[in-house]
Parts: sequence; C-alpha cells; structure tokens
Amino acid sequence: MGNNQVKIYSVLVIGLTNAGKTHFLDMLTFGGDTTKSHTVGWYETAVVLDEHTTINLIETSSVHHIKPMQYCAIYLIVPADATFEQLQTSKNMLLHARQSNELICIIYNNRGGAVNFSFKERNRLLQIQRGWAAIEVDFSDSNKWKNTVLRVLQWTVAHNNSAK
Ligand SMILES: Nc1nc2c(ncn2[C@@H]2O[C@H](COP(=O)(O)OP(=O)(O)OP(=O)(O)O)[C@@H](O)[C@H]2O)c(=O)[nH]1
Ligand SMILES: [Mg+2]
Repeated sequence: MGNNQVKIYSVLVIGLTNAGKTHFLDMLTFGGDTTKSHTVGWYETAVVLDEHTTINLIETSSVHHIKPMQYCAIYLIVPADATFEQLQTSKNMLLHARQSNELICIIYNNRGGAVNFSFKERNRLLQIQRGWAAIEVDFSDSNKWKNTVLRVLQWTVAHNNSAK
C-alpha cells in the first residue's frame, strides 16, 4: 500500500428500531445526537481512524433494506434493557444480515440501564460465539465509551488485515 492510500472498511450496523443505531453513528462522527427520526432505507457515516484508515458505518433499519455491498464486520446494536423477545428478534436480524464471514460485535446501548438481563445473560441469550466481541456503552460517559468503541474499531481493522 502506498503512503497516500486510504483503506476503507465497511461495517454494517443493524438492530431493532430505536436501538440507538443512528445515535451511535452520530456520536462517533459529530459527537452529538443530531438525528431524531427513524432511519428510512440506510444511513451512512465515515470515521477516520488514522491517515490510512477510514471506517464507513452503514446503518440499516431493516434487514430488507441492507445496502448491497461487502461488509467486513457487522455491529449489532442492542438496548441493554432489551426484553427476551427483543433479544431474539435482534439475533434473528443478525443471522439474516450475515452473508459470509463478517466479524461480529454486539454493542449494548446502556441508556436505559440493564433492568432485564445482565451482560452475561444477554450474551448467552444472543448465543454469542467464539471470536465475536460484545461491549456495553453508556453514551453519557464520553471518555469511557470513546475508548471502548475505539478498541472495537481497531479490532475490526486488525482482524480484517490479518485474515487476508
Ligand atoms: N440520550 C440518549 N438518547 C439516545 C441514545 N440512544 C438512542 N437515543 C435516542 O433514542 C431515539 C432512537 O434512537 P436512534 O439512534 O434514532 O435509533 P435507531 O436504532 O437508529 O432507530 P431506527 O433508525 O428507527 O431503526 C432517538 O431519539 C435518540 O436520540 C442514548 O444512548 N442516549
Ligand atoms: Mg436510525
């Protein structure tokens, strides 16, 4: 790779309506909550990780509207207070969305607290597999969530480089 080349990674961001997908994308790119409406079709933002690496995050509001392209990873956004049914539906979305061997990261959005299931229980109900990642983020704690999400972005890039 030449010095001026930028490598672009595409990550599919899915999850139930109101899970906080757009919030996640906007917090990462603008550092603020800008979108208040339901995403129609798909929504896309780019995160510049370093001078050689850009990550495109593409949010889709339903598995029927996935932008047709190749993704290196899928981030499943799940409310940390998800009910049993919401966890099952989220898992089904993930199974539908997966095309090949994309990396999987579950991102629990902890805006409502974890009233139904613990982190461990949720992971078990989602049947998290070896090699997947799972993190919990609280967007009101900016320093903490930024570091956690940065690690996931770096993990995504590192894993896709070593896999090729
Ligand atoms: N304060 C706060 N508000 C949040 C958080 N996550 C989501 N919201 C709000 O909850 C609502 C739904 O969040 P979105 O990010 O639009 O949800 P989405 O997953 O993109 O939903 P769809 O596009 O409809 O599928 C919005 O009004 C957000 O501002 C959060 O972590 N903190
Ligand atoms: Mg949205």
